[in-house]
Amino acid sequence: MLFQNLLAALAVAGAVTAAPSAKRQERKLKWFGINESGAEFGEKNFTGVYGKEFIWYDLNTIDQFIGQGMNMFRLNFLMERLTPNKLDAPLDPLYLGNLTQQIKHITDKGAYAMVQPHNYGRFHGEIITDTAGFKTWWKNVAAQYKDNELVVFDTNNEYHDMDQKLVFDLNQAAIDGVREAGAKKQYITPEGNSWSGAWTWVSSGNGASLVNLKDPENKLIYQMHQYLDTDGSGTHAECVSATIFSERLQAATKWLKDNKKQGVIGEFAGGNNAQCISALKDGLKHLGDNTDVWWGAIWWAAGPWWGDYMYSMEPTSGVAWTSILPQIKSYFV
Ligand SMILES: *[C@@H]1O[C@H](CO)[C@@H](O)[C@H](O)[C@H]1NC(C)=O
Ligand SMILES: *[C@@H]1O[C@H](CO)[C@@H](O)[C@H](O)[C@H]1NC(C)=O
Ligand SMILES: CC(=O)N[C@H]1CO[C@H](CO)[C@@H](O)[C@@H]1O
Repeated sequence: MLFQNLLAALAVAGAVTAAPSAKRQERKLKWFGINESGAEFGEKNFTGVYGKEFIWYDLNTIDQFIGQGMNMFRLNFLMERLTPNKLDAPLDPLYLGNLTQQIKHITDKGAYAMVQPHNYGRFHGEIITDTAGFKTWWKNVAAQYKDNELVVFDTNNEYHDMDQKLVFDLNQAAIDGVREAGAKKQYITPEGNSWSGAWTWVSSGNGASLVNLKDPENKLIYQMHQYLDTDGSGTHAECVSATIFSERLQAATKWLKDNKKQGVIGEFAGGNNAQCISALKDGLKHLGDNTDVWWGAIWWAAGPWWGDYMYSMEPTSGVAWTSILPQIKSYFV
């Protein structure tokens, strides 16, 4: 989903808490996660100034999430800041340094870190058609993390309004680039066209096309997003009904089972109201009832600059941290 207006203030960093190892917790779903968002802000400003146009994530809050049982961090960033002018440019050492620092902090604690270019299949605003360049980009990035099994590669955030064959080709190029880099043990999450919606996974044609992706290591986890408002965009606090989440997952669950594939909900959220909380619980129960195909779900969103955003799970003042997390975490751990 597209975040258009950044009118958020710096939140006060939460207190440091001792974090239990992410591995030791008993899990109902393999992955319980949070989107860390901020390093992709300021997309009109390249390369942009750290702390002014964009921000990385507070390592103390990551520990607080781990303390709540989370074990998956989806790290938003922009391709244009890692490789400023072209897809095969050398990686910017400072932006890469920050990404690597975050990944190391997370994976040293036994949690997964998802490398997630928040680019919608675009580079400098243009749809990426250079599949060879995209493969090189992924080969260069994956090489940095090839020895870390807890890194997960998300090919790109929310392709949309693109030729379906191109979406297939970009996903395949990313998979091929990652494996060519020697990163063979890591999971890769392909995303679909139409903003990678679970509710439209089959009707949009994503299912019929992306079922044919090939990974020699057989470690693809299809990533779908699902919001619960009328247009499924995640821009409203209201949810359509108390059962809308599970209803919107039905066709995707069937597709995963029919095709013997695995999936993860890479973004989901609802407002802080009784109907949304019922819907969230019902949808998470659906995932928990179908752990043969679903790996888990990743909340949208946290990050230091979300302020009073309706879905903010940033500790310790985000509305979803105080009011939603306590009500949904038992579906994960
Ligand atoms: C960032 O981009 C906006 C919109 O293009 C522009 O108005 C602003 O001056 C830019 N800021 C910097 C520091 O370049
Ligand atoms: C993170 O980025 C900032 C701004 O570019 C830089 O000063 C800092 O050294 C980077 N951190 C790491 C660990 O590379
Ligand atoms: C629901 C939501 O806000 N999703 C976001 C995921 O990542 C980036 C943050 O900048 C946004 O573009 C999306 O809107």
